Amino acid sequence: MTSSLESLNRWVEDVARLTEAEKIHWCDGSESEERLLKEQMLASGDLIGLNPETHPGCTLHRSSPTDVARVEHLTFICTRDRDDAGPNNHWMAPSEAHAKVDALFAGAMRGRTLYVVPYCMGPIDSPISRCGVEITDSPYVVANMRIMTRMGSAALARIERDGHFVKGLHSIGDLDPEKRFIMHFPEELTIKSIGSGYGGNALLGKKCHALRIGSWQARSEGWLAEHMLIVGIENPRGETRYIAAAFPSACGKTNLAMLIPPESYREAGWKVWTVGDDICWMKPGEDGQLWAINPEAGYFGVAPGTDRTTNPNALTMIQHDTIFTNVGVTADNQPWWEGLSEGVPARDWQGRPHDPGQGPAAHPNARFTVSAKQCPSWSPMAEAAEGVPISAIVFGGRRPSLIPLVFEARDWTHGVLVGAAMGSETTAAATGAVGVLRRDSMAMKPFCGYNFADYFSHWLSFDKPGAKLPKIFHVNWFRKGADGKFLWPGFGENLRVLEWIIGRCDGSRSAVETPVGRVPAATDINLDGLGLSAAAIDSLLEIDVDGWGREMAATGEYLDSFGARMPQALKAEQKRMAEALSKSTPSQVRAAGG
Ligand code: GTP
Ligand code: SPV
Ligand code: MN
Repeated sequence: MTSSLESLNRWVEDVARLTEAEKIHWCDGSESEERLLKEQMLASGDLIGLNPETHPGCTLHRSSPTDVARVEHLTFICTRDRDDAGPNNHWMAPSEAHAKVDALFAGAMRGRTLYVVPYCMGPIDSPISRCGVEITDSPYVVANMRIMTRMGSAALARIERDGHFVKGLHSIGDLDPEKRFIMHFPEELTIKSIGSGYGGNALLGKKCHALRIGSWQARSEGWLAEHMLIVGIENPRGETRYIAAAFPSACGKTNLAMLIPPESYREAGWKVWTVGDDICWMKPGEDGQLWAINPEAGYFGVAPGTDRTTNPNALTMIQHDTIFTNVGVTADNQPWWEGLSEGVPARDWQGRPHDPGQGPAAHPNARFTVSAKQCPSWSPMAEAAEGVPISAIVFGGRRPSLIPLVFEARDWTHGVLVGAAMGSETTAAATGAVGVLRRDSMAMKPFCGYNFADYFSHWLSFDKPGAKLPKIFHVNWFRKGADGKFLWPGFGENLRVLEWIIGRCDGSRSAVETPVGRVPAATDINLDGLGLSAAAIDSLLEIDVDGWGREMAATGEYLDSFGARMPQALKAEQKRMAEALSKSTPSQVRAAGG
């Protein structure tokens, strides 16, 4: 039998031969290694130093202007049977996909250094964690992986103990979008990505491993790999409840994960603890609860919109030792983006003198990469091998109309339907049109490594005797009024909604039954001091029966589009809700809702 290290060595040799790499560097994750890499990148222009007085240790990376976001149309799940990937994924036969990308990898690293990056997703000693190795020719990717994962010698030692790892092969190639592919082979625990150096396309531990391959492994091993933040909410009695929340890309996970309570809550003793901001791996414990870890060690967050007024914790944590990607800079070389209230941009994300007529200074998907521990609200529980117990699961998206501020699912099956039916407006996190409403089940449309019908079945399977499952909720921070402005102040004030959610979990808060789920009456949720008009509160909490009837019909069509694999239990739940809606009159629901 060959050990995992032998097979790793053989794979590295094979890749070096195919790509014709000039040098091989095994990353140990040490500080001296990081310093050396950084010096090299500053010399080559891969990184640009930022103002050392205001932003010590910070650097800027300008990506190729055609390589600024995930590319969903070039992302493939390559399973032997097409139906295993499902209609929610782009599919290619494994043999065809290997041939296609291997031809592009041939000679791709000529004259370049091949970096071997062993990494662990999750605390090194957690039974829920999983390891992988990324081979890449991008030092920028190495520097990001060092922040985003537990990278280096400790991971390599765990790989030796585990006896297996996920293989991720990456090359920036010639950055030609025509020769860009992000291929996943879940049956081989393998990823091959070429032609992009950006975020989710290139940091293979993140979306490729922790979600697409991870979700596949999770199904066969009885756990869940989700696009969720994990946040701990400590009440004035010192009790902390953990919430996992799935919002699509650029829909508020990082912000909710590190929110600062409104002043009255702070004074009363409420605290917020950040465990994770993007990915959550959850597994039923012996006590029947779902226990969650954040597989990541850093945040790859959206810069635009990050400000003292919106996300002060994030702004504090990115003052030092942060890699910025595609932000603008001020005349004195400080990073700048739209939404930042201080500073004036002198150059845009492409390094050109900033001209507002030519577009924003920062790319709308400009990002920061920073170690999780730099966040003032970082939770030491992020290092706990057993993870944290989840009290509530929250789904949400950008919905300008129809969807209320918050509602609670009746039970687990209803909650799975709520997650499956989720929709959201598209954002700049992926290439393509922005602001288009699309279905994004559980915020996993771009990330589920297998057929959504099987994924929903897997979710439903957690509801079994002895399980102490979290309650499921849906929120919407993005409801708009007739003037096109957001009705809800959002950000720190979202704690008011989380307070109601936690109150529902421990039975201390009431709600109104509607055909859609349980909604707070205006008196059930603390709106003190917000200055919301009665009309705004009404819109935020109302249930539009006719609109919901149409939404439910569309959900039925969506479930049917998956054919016979769609679990009957979910279809039955959709029918039950559609019927309840058709039987209720608008006036009944409005009266009930207050
Ligand atoms: P990914 O990293 O792409 O997965 O995104 P994310 O879900 O972590 O989103 P993030 O928290 O970075 O927020 C994305 C954008 O939404 C930022 O510009 C935020 O300022 C904005 N945003 C976040 N929370 C709120 C909110 O409660 N209300 C409003 N109006 N905007 C918000
Ligand atoms: C997202 O798009 O959901 C992100 C950024 O978190 S990326 O790493 O590019 O996937
Ligand atoms: Mn994300």
